[in-house]
Amino acid sequence: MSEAIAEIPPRVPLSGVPVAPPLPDSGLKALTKKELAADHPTWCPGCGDFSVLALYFKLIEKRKLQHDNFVSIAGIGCSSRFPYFVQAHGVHYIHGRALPFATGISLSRPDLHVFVFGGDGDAFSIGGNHFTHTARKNVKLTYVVMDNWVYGLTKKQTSPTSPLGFKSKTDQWGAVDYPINPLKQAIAAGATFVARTTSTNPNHVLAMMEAAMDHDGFSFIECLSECVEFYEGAFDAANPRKGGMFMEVPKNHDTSDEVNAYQLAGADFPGYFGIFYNINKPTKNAKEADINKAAMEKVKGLKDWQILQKNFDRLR
Ligand SMILES: Cc1ncc(C[n+]2csc(CCOP(=O)(O)OP(=O)(O)O)c2C)c(N)n1
Ligand code: SF4
Ligand SMILES: [Mg+2]
Repeated sequence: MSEAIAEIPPRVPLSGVPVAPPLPDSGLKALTKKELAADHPTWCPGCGDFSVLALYFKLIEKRKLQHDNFVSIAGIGCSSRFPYFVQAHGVHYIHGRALPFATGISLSRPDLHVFVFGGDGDAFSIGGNHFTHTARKNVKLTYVVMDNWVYGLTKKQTSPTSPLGFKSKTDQWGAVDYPINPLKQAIAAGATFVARTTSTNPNHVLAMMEAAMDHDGFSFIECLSECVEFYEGAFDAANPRKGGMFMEVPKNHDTSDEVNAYQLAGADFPGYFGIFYNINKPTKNAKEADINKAAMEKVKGLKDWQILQKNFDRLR
């Protein structure tokens, strides 16, 4: 594991907002994979998403999360089928709309770990604006995008991360539109934790998920996850077992340096893996909790109907 990973500061609440307790010392029993697995995943044999699911189970087991400590939310796509396969609270929501739904849960239930999963189409096409706005609001949740550079569920259309020249059902002569860079987009939008990993490196995926979960803010992970059906071999260049290279973010990279993070994110494929950016700044959760607290002080001692009456009077 790189120094960058080991150096992640402990999670510190920025306001009076309760954060999930450090469960390893809680004396609770870790859930087993059997207690966490729901339906058998319907993904194609060899799909990279299997590995992400297995590591999510590992994370929950390692951190001794209980069924009522976390929630898994997703949009639509092969990757977004994720919550079906987890025996826990979760939602398979509308295409591209997982983040606003998750924001509501995060704001109303600060005691939960909110994990959101999805694909590159769900995150950056139809859900593109929600991605930007959830990042800029610094909502406390972890977003794992299983990026396979293609729309898998709908059988091979060009996605916003498909490279130039990619032949698909929507680009029979090869993609002509420049792909987005998810890391740059996240940093520019205001995400406070930005990391990249690949499903073929399980230890690294787990380390990134753990660091993201401990981050008090919007944590984003781009996880390369091969679609063996419609984009076979897309990430071979990032896989040493296929003759590629897995290069970690340089150990001396200052993860609070936005400009440097942006530069590293722009490296040609296969690029770097690890934590590019990690800063602490007040979350939407903390700010809204402060506002709520101040508002409650103002109506202290009043009955609910009196508070309602006050509001109606104000609207006259
Ligand atoms: C509003 C709406 N538009 C389009 C679709 C069709 N659709 C379903 S999944 C998907 C793209 C999925 O791609 P991605 O998010 O990359 O997930 P993957 O299947 O690759 O994991 C599309 C276009 C839909 N379900 N709803
Ligand atoms: S179509 Fe691709 S992304 Fe979907 S399950 Fe199959 S291999 Fe995975
Ligand atoms: Mg995809």
